[in-house]
Amino acid sequence: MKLSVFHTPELTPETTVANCAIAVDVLRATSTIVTALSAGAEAVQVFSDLDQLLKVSESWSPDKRIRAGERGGAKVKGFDFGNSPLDCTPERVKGRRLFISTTNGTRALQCVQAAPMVLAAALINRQAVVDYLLKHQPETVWIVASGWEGNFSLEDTVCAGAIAHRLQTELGCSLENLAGNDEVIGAITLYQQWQNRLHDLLRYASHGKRLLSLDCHEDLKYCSQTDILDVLPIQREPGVLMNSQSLVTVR
Ligand code: 3SL
Repeated sequence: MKLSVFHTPELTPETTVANCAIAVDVLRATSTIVTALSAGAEAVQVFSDLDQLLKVSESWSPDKRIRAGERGGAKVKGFDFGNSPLDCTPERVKGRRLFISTTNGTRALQCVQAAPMVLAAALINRQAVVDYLLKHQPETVWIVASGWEGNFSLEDTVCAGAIAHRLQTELGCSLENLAGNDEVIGAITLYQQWQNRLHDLLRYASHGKRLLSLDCHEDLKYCSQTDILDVLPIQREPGVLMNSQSLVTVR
């Protein structure tokens, strides 16, 4: 298995695709997606364009859909949710499809949707992601950080490091054999330095500060937790992610 980390979707190779692509947006899209599926959402459908989201979701009855729109950290007017994982309670999402569009995270997922396997990862489901990789052993794996508007983000890269570090430990392989690019080693080093102070790191991060200015203190606290949900969002059709455990594999 060869693992590569990309700090933003724009940095991923244009002419090739990995066997397995993992989109990360700790603050907050993939944390929201994991939480919604854990709370029983039927699926999460991601859009980079708000108008396209409204058009596609119009064919769903209001009691079977939730429209989540975020731009610049704030909820888009006229949408049911913004992009807080704390909104995704069972009472509000169970049995419904979450149609979501965010500033960065949904764009990262669209960037990698051509891969044979597409997963959504955050700190809260790190182990579920590692378990999937250990079971399926894809030859090439990309972890694609969402960043912020094309820029590096501490929180997404530390999550990539958390995944890579645990994967290397459980594979028992050398870093030289696992790492497909230098960014893997940088991400693991960042994680090793901050693994016991992830909430602090998220508060230091530029996007974390942006969310704190919007009073999203509880979001940062929630998103900084590691391995609290054993849920793996996996793409079942372009742009549609479902809980891997809710899918019966037809043999
Ligand atoms: O999903 C995203 O693009 C987030 O980075 C934006 S926010 O956390 O909802 O501000």
